[in-house]
Amino acid sequence: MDHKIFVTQPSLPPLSEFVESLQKIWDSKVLTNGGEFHQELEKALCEYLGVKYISLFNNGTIALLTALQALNIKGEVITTPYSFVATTHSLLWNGLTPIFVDIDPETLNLDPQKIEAAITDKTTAIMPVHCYGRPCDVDAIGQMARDKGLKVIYDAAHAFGVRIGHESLLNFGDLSILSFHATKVFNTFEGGAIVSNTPEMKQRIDHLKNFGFTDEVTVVEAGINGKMSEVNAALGLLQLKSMDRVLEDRQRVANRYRDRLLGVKGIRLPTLDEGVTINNSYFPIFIEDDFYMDRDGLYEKLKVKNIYSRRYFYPLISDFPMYKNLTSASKENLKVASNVASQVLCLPIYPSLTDMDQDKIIDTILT
Ligand code: T4K
Repeated sequence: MDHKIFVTQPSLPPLSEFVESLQKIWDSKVLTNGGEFHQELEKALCEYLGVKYISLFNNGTIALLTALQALNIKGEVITTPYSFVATTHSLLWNGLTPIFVDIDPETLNLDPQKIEAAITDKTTAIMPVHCYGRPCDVDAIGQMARDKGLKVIYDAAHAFGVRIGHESLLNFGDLSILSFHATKVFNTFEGGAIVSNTPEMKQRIDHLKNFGFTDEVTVVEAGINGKMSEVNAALGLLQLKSMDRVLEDRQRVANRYRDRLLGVKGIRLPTLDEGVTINNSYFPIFIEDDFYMDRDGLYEKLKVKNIYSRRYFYPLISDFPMYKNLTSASKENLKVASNVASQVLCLPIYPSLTDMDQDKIIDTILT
């Protein structure tokens, strides 16, 4: 039996380098609570990503929860059903009401034209997702938020390193959230971050992720434990050294898929936005009616060959039991998202994917 090919495989630094970092942690006995590696990684990420302030977290989900707390979000929040469940779960955990709005068929992100119609006097924020790292229409969303007095929290879990022109995508909105999970372009095993724009907001977030402590004896609000440990931060610093190569390798894999799949009858590939530097965090394809088999058939066919593609994001979040009874969760309201969720297949993409394995994937799809 030949080896299994998964949708992704994490990049890792040489183990010997990580052992050196571990030795330092063992020597210092500082394991967490904002130690040296933590501080260094925050600084290095600000520089690498081109953002002002970063607060590291133990994962992206806790970062999402904390971002909503940091901005005092209440009432209704407009969001996308076409994402990983953590996006909407973060709203429910904050006692907020998610209002699902349909996506744009091209970008797969919230359709700005439909956002406006969903705004009520209870709406306080918009939580869009840069799905697969493709930028939302940040200008339209920003303008609408300013006009209506709404906060914007971008779930940028997929968008590490993405830029519009020379500007980091993470600089748009009030806050942006990153995930450094094992399956992400940049990983710290588990991890996440909030990108903020002012020193006051960065400080507030840092208090919130440390139970609300401002000093040894003062607790100013009901915070949580969202801190990243020194082991994760040390790994992050090593990962950052090879980021450029990781992104190049991902681009190579994406180019190969494009070369061989573009124009194939029944397969739609995402278009590329001019002036945007993408990170190829996922490689979604969309199986249309005139393909020789349906999406689930292809998913199973690949599996038989030990190729584990994934249907991110099927089912829609709005189809899960805790959301499906919301008025905004109706199929009628989410026609585009429902259609896309029934067509999507994310193909394996990661730096160490060999040409031979990629050819096997493509040949299985085509024949
Ligand atoms: N917002 C968005 C838009 C997100 O996509 C996510 C997470 C979040 C928020 C929340 O961020 P975190 O709290 O997770 O930091 C995965 C990830 O667990 C999740 O982080 C990610 N999005 C989501 C899209 O995908 P699964 O259940 O599909 O992962 P899993 O375990 O099936 O892994 C996929 C494949 O990756 C495996 O078949 C093999 C490979 N793999 C995986 C892991 C965990 C490895 O080779 N090594 C590993 O350690 O959810």
